[in-house]
Amino acid sequence: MTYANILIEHDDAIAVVILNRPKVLNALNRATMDEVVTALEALDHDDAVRCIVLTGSERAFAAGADINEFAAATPVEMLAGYRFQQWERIRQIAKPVIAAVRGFALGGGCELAMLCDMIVAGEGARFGQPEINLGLMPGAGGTQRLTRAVGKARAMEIILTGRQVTAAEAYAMGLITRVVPDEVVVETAKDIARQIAAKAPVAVRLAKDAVLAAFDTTLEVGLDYERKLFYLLFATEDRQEGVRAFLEKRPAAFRGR
Ligand code: CO8
Repeated sequence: MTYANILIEHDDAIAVVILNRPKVLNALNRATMDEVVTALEALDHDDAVRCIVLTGSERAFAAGADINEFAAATPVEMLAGYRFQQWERIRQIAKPVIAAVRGFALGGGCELAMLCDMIVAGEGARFGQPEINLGLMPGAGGTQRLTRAVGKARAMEIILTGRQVTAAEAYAMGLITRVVPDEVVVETAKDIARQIAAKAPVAVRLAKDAVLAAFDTTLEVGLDYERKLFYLLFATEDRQEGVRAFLEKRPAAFRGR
């Protein structure tokens, strides 16, 4: 499959998906989102890939939805376009996805980063939900995921003023995983991805699933769900290998079974 708006690189068990419309700061037009979803689903089904990094260019992870596509849009077209189903499909990706953010992550760009499982950001990164400046509001999860990540008081300010938040602020708020110099953002994300790729894939998948479930359920139901996934892992060969390797004082060789 060849893509017009994204690039894909492979590095052992890590795949890096690169948003590649730098002239428009990686604005997320429909074609780009189609490609991102198609690529992520293909990588999710590729046994050779164990962790995915999603990144942009130096100036921007993504400066939001492509505003040109909004100029003549009607509510019915937005509804009929099934655009938000693309975002739901990204949520269903089972393998860990790490956003590596340099420059702007605004509007849909911030929402795309928040849809990933972790965010590694450069010191110059800027996060924000500026839709309010367009007479709009976040539409791809911003009001929900930002609020869950940073709490009501800070989410309200960011969403209602549209102001940009620095990487240091975003880190202090708990929105992002790590802040590093801009030059090493992708390498740092890949380094985390490599650590994850060395773990038992089924355990990684179920652990991701359980953490995400924490946002959708009560503590009691979440704990019950966690426990069942925990029991399930006792059925895997990798659990036997992991425990045996520990007892034999050697590194485990996980096979995803
Ligand atoms: N859409 C289309 N083009 C864009 C976008 C965008 N979101 N952002 C930047 N560009 C283009 C600019 O028009 C410009 O193009 P040109 O060179 O042809 O004039 C080029 O990228 C470079 O941008 P600037 O010259 O503006 O660069 P600056 O460094 O001066 O400013 C900013 C950078 C601050 C990022 C500025 O470009 C900006 O404010 N961009 C818009 C940010 C924004 O409002 N984003 C929110 C969009 S709405 C949204 O995301 C809703 C998501 C809902 C889900 C979507 C599902 C359908």
